[in-house]
Amino acid sequence: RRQRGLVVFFTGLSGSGKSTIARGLADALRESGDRSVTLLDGDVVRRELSVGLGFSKADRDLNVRRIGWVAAEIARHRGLALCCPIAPYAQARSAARAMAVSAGAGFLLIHVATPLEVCEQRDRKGLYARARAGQLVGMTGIDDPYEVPTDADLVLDTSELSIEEAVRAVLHHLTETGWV
Ligand code: GGZ
Repeated sequence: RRQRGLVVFFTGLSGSGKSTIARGLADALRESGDRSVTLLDGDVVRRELSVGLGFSKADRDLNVRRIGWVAAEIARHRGLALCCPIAPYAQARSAARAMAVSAGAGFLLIHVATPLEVCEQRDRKGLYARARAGQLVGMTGIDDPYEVPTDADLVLDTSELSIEEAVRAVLHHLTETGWV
């Protein structure tokens, strides 16, 4: 029997380490496994799939819905889809889970729970500074909500774990649950 597809869905604040962990995981899975791995990277998604969308609740929900739908289609065909949007709203994350389950696939929600202070200190794109200065309105964690998941399968904090350790923790979970 061929294995079912799987969606691994990372959620967390900007700068929490979602994309970096997902990229490391994609590399590791491509090296070790025989399954096709698709990384739906945030930047690429916003440039291609969700071009024209902003950061209102409606636009974020639409962005996350599109990502969830594409990921579910990949998983329907037994692929492994890795997604890493902020996905600040619980309902949109649940919808992504429901689409994966309807496609007969598995769904793993990983909360990258790096504290805001740490994300803000990193501030690689200067967005937090701009938000604090009032030049950017609606920054997640500053003046826009992030609904902390209550249904995460795994919680990782990159202020406590290195990227390598975080990737290893996900791989360990996937092995334990029989996905890889
Ligand atoms: C949050 C924003 C915002 C606002 C631009 N709020 O660190 P980044 O830069 O590369 O990741 C963030 C990215 C968030 O896009 P997502 O598609 O992941 O968000 S959502 O799931 O809510 O649709 C950040 C940048 O876009 N960015 N403005 N106001 N992040």
